[in-house]
Amino acid sequence: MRKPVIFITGAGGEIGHGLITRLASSGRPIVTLDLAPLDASLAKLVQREFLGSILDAGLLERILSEFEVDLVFHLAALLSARSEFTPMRAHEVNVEGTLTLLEFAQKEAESHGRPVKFLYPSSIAAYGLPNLATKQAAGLVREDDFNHPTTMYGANKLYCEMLGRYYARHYKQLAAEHLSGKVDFRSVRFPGLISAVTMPSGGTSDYAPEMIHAAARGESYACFVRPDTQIPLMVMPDGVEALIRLAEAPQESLTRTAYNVAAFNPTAAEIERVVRAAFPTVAITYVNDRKRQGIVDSWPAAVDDSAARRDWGFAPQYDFERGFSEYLIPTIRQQYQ
Ligand code: AKB
Repeated sequence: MRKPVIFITGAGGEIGHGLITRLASSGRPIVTLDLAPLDASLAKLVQREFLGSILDAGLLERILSEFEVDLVFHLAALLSARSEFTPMRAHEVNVEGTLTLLEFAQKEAESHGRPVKFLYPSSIAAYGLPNLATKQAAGLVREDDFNHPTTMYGANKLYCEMLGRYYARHYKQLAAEHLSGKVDFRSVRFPGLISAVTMPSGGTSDYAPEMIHAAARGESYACFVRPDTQIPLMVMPDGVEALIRLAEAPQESLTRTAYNVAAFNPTAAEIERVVRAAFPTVAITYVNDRKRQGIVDSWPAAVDDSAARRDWGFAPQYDFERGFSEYLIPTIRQQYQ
């Protein structure tokens, strides 16, 4: 008998850390896949840890034969900055990897006769606003507006949202048997996520977490975007909770396959102000990187998450003030003490 499990790819990354810890408390068995071994603290929380690539079809076959996967969190991805240096590799990992996983989920569902929920973290990088004036005038950006990403990563995310929707609603629509709907695809368009326990790498929204972590380590920080730069941000516990809440939502209440979620939208200068208040001796300067600035300027300043609130009760616990005073500052302070 195969055992029903939750399957997490890219499990050792930033979201994986929070997600495994949170899911482990539910008692449901977790199977993970990552290129690198999990930290010891996480490894002990999972039932089985596979080392390898999401592109390895043979390895996925093995997992399929051993476990009955009914919930997938597909977290493995190359982030926006890294993807600009290796666009072909980004396409392989972000698009071909996701397609391979969607096909894996389809096979799983066909084999055990129940839909497989497929949770996919998309990103504000799926948006592309043409210039700063448009960004400033845009207000709360809705899911179907400004879908013209300028980065490889953003294009990958938007296309994978479409692939997921295809599997969920139109898969092999001309075949005699009805095959769509077996992959129950659900996606969250995340803002820049900030974790107190892990450092991001390879993203363009990294200036926010980098500034906080550098200050807590007693290091100076040269911020690569202008002080007035504004994008949506969210602390990791709310990001993890969003994924879990969306996974638990009844299918009938969902009206979309990809949802915006929002928490707070500070400028870089506002982040600097709260970081300085907590770490008064920190030296923060601004050394603008025109190219990375261009990417961040193409992302919305704020997004409309009313569909997520209405359909599946999304309700972040942390606003800007609470996110810093109750989560980021105390947790990070303790970590570097
Ligand atoms: C990145 O900067 O690439 C990510 C994102 C906004 O998706 N943090």
